[in-house]
Amino acid sequence: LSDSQKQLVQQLNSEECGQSHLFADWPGMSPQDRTAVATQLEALDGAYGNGGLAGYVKNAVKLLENSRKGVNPLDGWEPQVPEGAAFEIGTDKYKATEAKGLEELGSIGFVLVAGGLGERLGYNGIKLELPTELATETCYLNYYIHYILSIQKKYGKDGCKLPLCIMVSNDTRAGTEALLKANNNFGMEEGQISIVQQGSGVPALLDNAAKFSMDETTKMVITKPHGHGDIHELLYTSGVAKTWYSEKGIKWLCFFQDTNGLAFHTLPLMLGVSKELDLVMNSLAVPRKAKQAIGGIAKLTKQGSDEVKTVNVEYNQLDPLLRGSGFPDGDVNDKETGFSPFPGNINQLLFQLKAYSDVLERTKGIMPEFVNPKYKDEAKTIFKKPARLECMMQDFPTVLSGDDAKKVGFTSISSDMCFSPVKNATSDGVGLQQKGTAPGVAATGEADQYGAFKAIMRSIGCQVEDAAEETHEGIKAVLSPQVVLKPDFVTCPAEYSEVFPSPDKVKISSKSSLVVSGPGSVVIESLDLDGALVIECPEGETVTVKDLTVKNDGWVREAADAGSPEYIRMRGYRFVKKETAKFGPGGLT
Ligand code: UGB
Repeated sequence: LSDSQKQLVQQLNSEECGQSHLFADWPGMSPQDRTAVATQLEALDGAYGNGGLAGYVKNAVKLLENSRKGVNPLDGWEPQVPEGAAFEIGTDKYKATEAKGLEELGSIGFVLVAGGLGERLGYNGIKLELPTELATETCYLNYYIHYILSIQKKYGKDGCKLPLCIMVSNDTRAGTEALLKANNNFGMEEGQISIVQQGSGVPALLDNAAKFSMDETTKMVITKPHGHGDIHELLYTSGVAKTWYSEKGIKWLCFFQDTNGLAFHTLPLMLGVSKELDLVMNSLAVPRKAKQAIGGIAKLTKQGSDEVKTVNVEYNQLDPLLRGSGFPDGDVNDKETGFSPFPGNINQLLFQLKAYSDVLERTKGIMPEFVNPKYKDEAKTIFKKPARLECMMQDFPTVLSGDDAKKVGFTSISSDMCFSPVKNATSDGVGLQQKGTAPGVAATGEADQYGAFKAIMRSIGCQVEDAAEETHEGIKAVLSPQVVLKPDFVTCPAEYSEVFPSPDKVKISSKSSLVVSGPGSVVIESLDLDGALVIECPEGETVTVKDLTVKNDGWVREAADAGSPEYIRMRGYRFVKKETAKFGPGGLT
């Protein structure tokens, strides 16, 4: 062992750290096996920024003690519904705020948190490779990068390259890198993408003394993920936040999740709100159904003081917090609105980069942690399965201080405009849908993407019919017509009036499919569509669609079979493209 490894082993073996069980079998082990364990411990020690493994034990013992005693970390804080800006698509208020945000779109950097394995979804690959919808089969990573490149082209200053940072984990690194490589970074330049990696997790904990769980055969420590809150520390240690601010002229930072195909329609709106209210942190929020597995954003005031913070209260904490502070029914829907009064956090966050980067310099990006052990016994001394400390990226307000702490707010809009992730296995989604909660499955992620394009088109006056709901694998969704407007055609509602100058002359029937992409300039003046139409325009060319009527057999859905690929089986249907009209600079083909 190296000197540093010896020191670490000694430290962990000490009574204070209480990890002597890890080394009990060392006398009988080969030097190679001992070195392997010591190497793993050294890596875990280095990866935990909040004090190495000794710090981890100390923090865990404290949090486990609080959990055992039932201490509510939010005790003494009174929740209130926070103030924020709520919007509806198509209103003057929306348009005015979005217009303000458009001025900022060219100076934004993107942070994609994609270290999660997606255990709830049960998909075998990385979630970023999943198709966002079946009309074009564009995968999530492709969609995100094309969006960024499109706003760079439309709103960036000459030659600017809007940066993207992707947080991966041990589980997702190889898949993410391979996907980028196979597709030439989807058009991004090499230096435009930074990849940061979460540590390989933190030790799983067996008991209240924070004894590490160990694999009996290899004698290695068993680890579990530490959560998406790691992103802040990684943006600090990698220097990404600082460099983007000081060298790349980036002013805003947008954090988003791995499978939300609706992530960006409302980005300029959010920017407008951040600018108008001077928000250091702005969370995109949706009306939340009580008990839905998304956190609620709450304004908390410390009893007996004027200390106030606006934070996400995770869904499992919201109910006890409310019950303990004057809301005896806990997490329930407001009778009038049918929604929880607390806006739902969807973990799409927008920061002022200067303030954010300054906080990282002070805190090194360390987030508060929590532990959530499930106990077997009443005395709360035996765990059902090993626990671990976790942290969440939306907890950033807890490390803000002074004036910055007051500059936290949200932008709320209905979820059909901004949030439809693919997180759950279809069978689980069926139960959620029956309870009236968004199922978050592949079919609804797809349907909601078409839905958002259709809703924005309707909001400017286009005539877009909807077909009846279909049911596949027990999931109900409106899958027709399919409308996919690629980001090189339109990136946000403000642009729709330019590309549909006479919206009342655009008619799309319920059995239709419409896919429009640039990168050249496309304008749709008048269109009567009853079938499938794909409009494409190469760079530097122009396409004007005028007095075009298309009627064909279009695209239909057929049931998936056992031999279908996994992304099809998750949906229970596949597309059969019977007939497709294509329109380009030379007209209809
Ligand atoms: N992620 C990582 O990159 N690393 C990790 O260690 C873990 C996750 P989940 P979660 O939007 O529905 C969050 O697992 O944590 C990435 C909010 O806390 O899908 O259960 C992962 O790849 C909750 O308030 O979500 O819940 C993915 O991109 C609510 O907003 C992202 O982090 C909820 O999301 C989210 O991970 C929701």
